[in-house]
Amino acid sequence: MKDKWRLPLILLLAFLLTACGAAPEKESGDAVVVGFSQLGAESSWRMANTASIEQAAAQYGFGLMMDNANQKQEKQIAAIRSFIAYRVDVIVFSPIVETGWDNVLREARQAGVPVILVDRMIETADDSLYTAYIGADFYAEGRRAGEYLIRKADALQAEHLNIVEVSGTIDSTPMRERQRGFMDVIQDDPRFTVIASVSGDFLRSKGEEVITGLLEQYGAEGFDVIYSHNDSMTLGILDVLDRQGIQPGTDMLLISVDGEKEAVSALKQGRINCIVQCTPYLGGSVMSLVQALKDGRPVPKVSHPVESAYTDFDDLSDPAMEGF
Ligand code: GZL
Repeated sequence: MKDKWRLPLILLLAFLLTACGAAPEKESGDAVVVGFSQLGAESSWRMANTASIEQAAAQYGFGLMMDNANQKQEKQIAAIRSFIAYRVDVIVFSPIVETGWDNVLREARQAGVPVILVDRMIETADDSLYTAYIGADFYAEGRRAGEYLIRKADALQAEHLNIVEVSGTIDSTPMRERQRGFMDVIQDDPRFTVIASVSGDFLRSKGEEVITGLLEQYGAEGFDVIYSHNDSMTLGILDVLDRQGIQPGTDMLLISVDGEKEAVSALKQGRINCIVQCTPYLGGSVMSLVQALKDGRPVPKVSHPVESAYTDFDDLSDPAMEGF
């Protein structure tokens, strides 16, 4: 068997055996093995994030046992239990929602397996249940969206703007914090009224459904701004606006989050007004934390990547502005 396939195949077999409760334990002294529970494959952001984790594990020479939970928290919990049973060196996971993790993370602590949260945070009274968090400052992302809107309203000399929010997965960190940051910036400004906030679950198909419902409820003249928590939903929204003859970016301002290629192209075409960046490239930082843990070095409890925003005030011909 070619060497390069040996470890992945062993890990796959071990994971499958673990999942049915008959797994061997990882031998100490073997290569570092990371158990990674990814929450799903709901967006281009998520796919890019998964690829980043996989590539970084390979670059570090770590074995990676990866499970895709397809948006189901119970599948993430089951995967974490399998990682514990196999005695991986480190568990990495992106919690789909913030609550409901304490029990399984207590089992990981009991087993002596450190846990790194990537991308999303958990709500817990005991932050010793995880060793580190690496992911965006979603509150700052929400604030950037609000700050853009104020700048745009000033430039347009707008007297009043009605806003609809198409939010992400309810109770997820990005949904909660992108909403909180945005509201903290605009809520005291009398020019703005948020008339509706509906979850599109970060899915393109639901983004279409939500904006279709809002247009039916309020009409195309009923609101002036759409604040969408991710580009996948925004692309679905654009499809609906196009079908209804509504000119996005002018008839209706569109503020989005992530920075995937298709959305950046729409920004350059003037169809999206602002994209708040949210980098999916967290793999290198995660595996650097894993290496530090294995070396017995201290790791920061919370790490945020540097992010900014692309807007229609920028030089959109900038080649550095390309998206993922
Ligand atoms: C943000 C991430 C979000 C993205 C969405 O870090 O959790 O989930 O913004 C993805 O595209 O679905």
